[in-house]
Amino acid sequence: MSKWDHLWINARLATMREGAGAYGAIENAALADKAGRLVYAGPMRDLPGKTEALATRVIDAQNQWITPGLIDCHTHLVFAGNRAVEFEQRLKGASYEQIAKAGGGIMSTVRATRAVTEDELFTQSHARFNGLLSEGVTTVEIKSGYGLDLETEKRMLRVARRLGQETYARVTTTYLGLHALPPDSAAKRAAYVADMGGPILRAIADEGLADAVDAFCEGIAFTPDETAQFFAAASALGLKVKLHADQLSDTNGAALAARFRALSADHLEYTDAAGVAAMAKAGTVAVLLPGAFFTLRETRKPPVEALRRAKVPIAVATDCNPGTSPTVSLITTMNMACTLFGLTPEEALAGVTRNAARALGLAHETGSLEVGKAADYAVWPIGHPAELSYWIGGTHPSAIGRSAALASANTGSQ
Ligand code: DI6
Ligand code: FE
Repeated sequence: MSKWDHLWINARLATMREGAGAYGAIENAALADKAGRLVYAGPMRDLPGKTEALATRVIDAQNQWITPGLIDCHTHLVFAGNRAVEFEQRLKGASYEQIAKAGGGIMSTVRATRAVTEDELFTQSHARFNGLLSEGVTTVEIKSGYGLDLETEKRMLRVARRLGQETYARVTTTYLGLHALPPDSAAKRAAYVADMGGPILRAIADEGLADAVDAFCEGIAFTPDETAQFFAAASALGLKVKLHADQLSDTNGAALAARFRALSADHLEYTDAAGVAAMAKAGTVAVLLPGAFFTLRETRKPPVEALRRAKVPIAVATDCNPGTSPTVSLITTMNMACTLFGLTPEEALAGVTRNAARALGLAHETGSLEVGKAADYAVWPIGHPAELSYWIGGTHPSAIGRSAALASANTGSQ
């Protein structure tokens, strides 16, 4: 048998395996990878031989905790500029909706994003991306939606793909075709929706630029009927759907997402019991975005207890975007999910690992420490996994599995 690449010994594992007890924890444990896959995740005493004989590199974890690599399953990380001035306006009393209606909001980021070159867009986005990675994130979902035209939407998605190619992280891309109605299309609403869900969707699908589609179904954005039309077109092309649902009002968004067997319905502050039941039936993941709730100083919380009772998997994500959630800290977001929404630290960690993987259709590949899955893991200098949610940011891993796998692939060592 050829040797494993890395073998961590004297570790504590938070495997986050479903049904394996609190955190799926294993004390006195070892973890090993080979060729970018996990080949061992279990007790030290069950290792099939002497450690030096088993692996090229044996690393003493000195009792640190190893978790699955974190997954940020909802971001709008690719954009240009920022909206600090609107932040000031909001602090003086203007609402998010008022700013949007006055031509600011999403449209101001659309103008900034259209104005920069692809390289400049990459550079600005890369800086934010590194912020996520520094906290042990190994998978990031990135949406388009600040282009609102074919060229800029494609440019955003190419930049997102490039972030995945030029770093060790895995990136999944989502075409957010229905995000905002450009002012010059206001009179031609139906034509705009048909365009974004017609030729533009097909061009993006043809080039393989999107893994899924998304829409902003909301009073200030698109109606349930428009969203359904867009989803029907995407589903016909074999693309998975996700939905910004019931964030600021109840539009029955969760039920609409479930009707299209969406991977996830996200936000959900106003989702009612019927919406929760529909999600449970369809296997749709609930993605909670406390950063947006915090930034908008919302008071209506998502129905966490109902989601729990219905056994809807709950994920947590940054929603990194310049308007409503200007953060690149998933660790801070875990704290917010506990403090603002009442998740337990274990639920928050499941929300950025196992359930986030499901929200991206990647449960077979990542999200828990299990043999056969990708070697996505983070090693943390902490005494208990609850610490990941307890600190308000500032917690960084001492090592990251995916980067180690890439490093050994690059140097050609085995
Ligand atoms: N949901 C969000 O949280 C963002 N868009 C959306 O559909 C907000 C985007 C922005 O304000 O720039
Ligand atoms: Fe969002």
